[in-house]
Amino acid sequence: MKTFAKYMAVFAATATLALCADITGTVTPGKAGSVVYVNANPGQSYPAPPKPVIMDQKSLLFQPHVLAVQVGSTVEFRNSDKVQHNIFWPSISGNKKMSHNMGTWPTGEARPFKFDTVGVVPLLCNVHPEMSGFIVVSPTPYYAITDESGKYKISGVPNGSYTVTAWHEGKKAQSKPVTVSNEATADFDLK
Ligand SMILES: [Cu+2]
Repeated sequence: MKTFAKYMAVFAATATLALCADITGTVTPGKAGSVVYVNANPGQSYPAPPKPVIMDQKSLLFQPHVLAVQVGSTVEFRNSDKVQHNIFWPSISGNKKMSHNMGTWPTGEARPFKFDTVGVVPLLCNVHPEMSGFIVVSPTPYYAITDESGKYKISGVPNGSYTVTAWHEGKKAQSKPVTVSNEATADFDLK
């Protein structure tokens, strides 16, 4: 009996790993830089965030303009220009209590910040008011950024029912229920 239970536990774990699929779709207006992410379900645990992710400042631009990371990730902010840059965010998802100033630093230096809150982080530089960028902090490792035609693919999502959210700069974010079972499609039309 004990052995059978053990066998079943291993079987269940293996089956869970195997049963996953991609979520694909289009975010309208079809542009690059929309972020689509799967929201966390209660009681589900997710693999730890990967190594630090880089947000560079180069040619007086945040590069990439939009970065998506899993919550708990450390972002390494770099300065690859010959001028000084600053980085600050006035809020996270509109919450001004989450504002933060990373300071101002010269070329070649990098400063890390760990994002422990899910939300949208609007990046600004107080040396160059025209600079702007975004970090979208996803609650799960299942997220993607759209290509130039607005298409996205989130790979390897375990079968189940989720809420999926799409975000684009200057648009109202949209969420909808998505059931993943072998495959799933979710299109969004953001206003
Ligand atoms: Cu700057």
